[in-house]
Amino acid sequence: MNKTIIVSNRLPLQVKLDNNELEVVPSVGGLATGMRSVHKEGDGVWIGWSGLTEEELDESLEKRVDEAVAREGCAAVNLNSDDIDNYYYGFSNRTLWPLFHYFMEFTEFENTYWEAYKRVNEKFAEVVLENIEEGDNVWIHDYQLLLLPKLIKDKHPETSIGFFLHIPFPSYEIFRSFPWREEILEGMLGADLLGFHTYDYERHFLSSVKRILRLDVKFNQITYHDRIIKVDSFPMGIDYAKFENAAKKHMEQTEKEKSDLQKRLDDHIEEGAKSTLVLSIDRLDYTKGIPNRIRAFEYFLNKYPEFKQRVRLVMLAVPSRSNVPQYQRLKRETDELVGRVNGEFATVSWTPIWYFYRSLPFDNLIDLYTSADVALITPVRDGMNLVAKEYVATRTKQDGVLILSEMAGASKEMNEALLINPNNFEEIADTLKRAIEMPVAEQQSRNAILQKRLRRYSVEKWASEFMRSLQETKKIKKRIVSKRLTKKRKEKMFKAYKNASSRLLLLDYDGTLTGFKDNPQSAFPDEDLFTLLDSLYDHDNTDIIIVSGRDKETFEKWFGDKNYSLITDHGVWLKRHHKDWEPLERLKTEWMDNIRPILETFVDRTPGTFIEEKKYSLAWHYRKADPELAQIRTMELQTVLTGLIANDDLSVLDGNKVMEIKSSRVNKGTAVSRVLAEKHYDFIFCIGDDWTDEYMFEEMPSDAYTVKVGFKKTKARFYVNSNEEVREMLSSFNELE
Ligand code: GDG
Repeated sequence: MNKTIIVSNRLPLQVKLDNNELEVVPSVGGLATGMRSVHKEGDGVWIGWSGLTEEELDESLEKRVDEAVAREGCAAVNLNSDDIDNYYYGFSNRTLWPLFHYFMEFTEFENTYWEAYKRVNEKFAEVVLENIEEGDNVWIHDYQLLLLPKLIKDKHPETSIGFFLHIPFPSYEIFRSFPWREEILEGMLGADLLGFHTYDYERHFLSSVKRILRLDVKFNQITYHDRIIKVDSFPMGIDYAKFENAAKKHMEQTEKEKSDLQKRLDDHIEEGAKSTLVLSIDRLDYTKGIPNRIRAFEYFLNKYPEFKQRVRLVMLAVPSRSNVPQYQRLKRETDELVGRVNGEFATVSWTPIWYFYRSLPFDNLIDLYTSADVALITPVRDGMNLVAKEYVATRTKQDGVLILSEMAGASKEMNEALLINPNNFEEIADTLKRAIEMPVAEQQSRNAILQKRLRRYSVEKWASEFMRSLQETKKIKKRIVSKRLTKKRKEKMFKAYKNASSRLLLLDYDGTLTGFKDNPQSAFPDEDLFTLLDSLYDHDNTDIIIVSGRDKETFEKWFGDKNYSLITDHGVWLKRHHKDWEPLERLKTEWMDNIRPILETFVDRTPGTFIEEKKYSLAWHYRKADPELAQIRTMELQTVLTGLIANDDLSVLDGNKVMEIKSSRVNKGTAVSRVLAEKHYDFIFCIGDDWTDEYMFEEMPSDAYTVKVGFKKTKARFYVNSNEEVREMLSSFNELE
């Protein structure tokens, strides 16, 4: 049975070394739970760092760690302290983390970090490659491993690779500032399925892919070389049953079974029927909006003094990344703010903020969740935020109010919570008052809806939906009809070429014989192309026709003195060798005076676009325009033109980043079919890259070698990846005689 290889920075294990004694305890975190069934199926393996550096392990210990983690279905990636400093604390937590959470001022672009990040991603790749077998799936997690999908795909193109990002993907305006933006995107695009928590992160990612890599994106699919990559949102859930059951059990505990923490919390509750516990739990991270929250609480106490003595904020801040300077500063700031507020408001019987800076055992977490009347979760940015979901899951009586920042991914699914902007103290203060005073019936109706959704879309469901979607991507691959012109197929074609007694090569120009330039005027043929075409023409019994949408004046200038034939203006003009240009169609051009002003208004409103005026057609080029604006404008232009073109027998061709308006009677297909009718060929090679070339493919006999450049839906029998590959292929034809 095929297995799934799960990869994350840390293994889901606590590996402890005490006096040379090794202790390995499986973690109980949300991700580990979600992945449990994926991990178990078909002997899956989980790859990650054990938490011990190479410096802490000698050879025999390393072997023992490997064996111990192997017993848990895991494989360890060995990292040294330099890796941890530069890849983990460096690039991951001083570069990617702040940038992806919109903290540009904290982002450090350090080459040493980047080099370590690449090196460590390769270390992970090595371990994955050691464990991979044919038919396996790979699921990679999070921002520490953005380069890994490509490293695996390059070695194992047939493996299905999924990637999930647990933090936000920032807007293009932020991401564009990143020095290694192309490498990061290309790294991620090694995956077949890319998952994000929310649709916003998904569209930010797609926007960067479109603008930075200039790739074609249709809905949520990216065409990249010969692959289709799917991008989707999968909002991560929690282990609902675990929190619900723990809360139920908690409610039944006797006085004796209660923890010290619970007893203290009970004391507060007994202080008066009107007393309220407000809870916040987060890692001490600048993204979590902890100082904001304290200030907003201070503002609340000043604005609504009637709540003094009655409301207490219980704040659990879990130590995190404490050797990164920003975290040390945040710790100091938090300590000071808590001190200030407590100093300002405390009375002999009341301290407004109870502040815990530590990690608590799970049972204490449940004490807090079940005792809190209000949860105040105010991150300034947060990929998802599971604490918000866990709080709701523990409310067995469906009471309690969740106040949640709209900057947390969770807010997208938790509309029944009270959503706030974490920078708006006025709103937070008013919302806190509203939460404290909310009738229980309203609390229950809100939580009922939230619980229903959280129970259904649990972390297990999240994992299985992701895996199902990854399996689906295999079907997308099969849906593409044309076949790759592989080495073997090329050899067969070369043999047919060699054996033929009369050959025809029909070659499109832009995007096929040459790459695209920003301006079509500068895409003139290079010397190598001339040499190649000239010597191909010298082959016996070989006709070459360049078939283009370009105008005859340009082609006359470029190829006028050549022997091969030319078809221009999408099939209006034909020039046979040593002959004059002959028109294949007699066309009117009066319509242009009506259409041109319309196109000009589109140029004015769409920076980066321009009109190319040809003898028989008008082309609006948008290659350099913002891809999203261009998409809107092309639809708009289609609509505007529809009413106008019908009378004049015109049609609109949607080419490769160009829309061209021309007579419906003319196309490359009609033109080449005339040539085919005049002479019999026993080898036909017809190649092109865009929509207009499809007309040629349609007219070709079934045994012709019709080839599309690029991986798109086509009527051609085969496809190749790029115009560089076209050149190589023509050179191979050339060497056959
Ligand atoms: C990242 C993204 C995204 C907290 N304190 C204690 C404790 N916890 C547990 C909570 C919760 C988890 O830690 C925290 O998860 P969050 O989602 O709130 O936040 P991050 O750690 O920043 O996680 C985040 C997440 O990845 C998943 O994709 O939601 O946006 O930043 O489960 O219960 N657990 C125990 N003691 C504590 O003191 N035992």
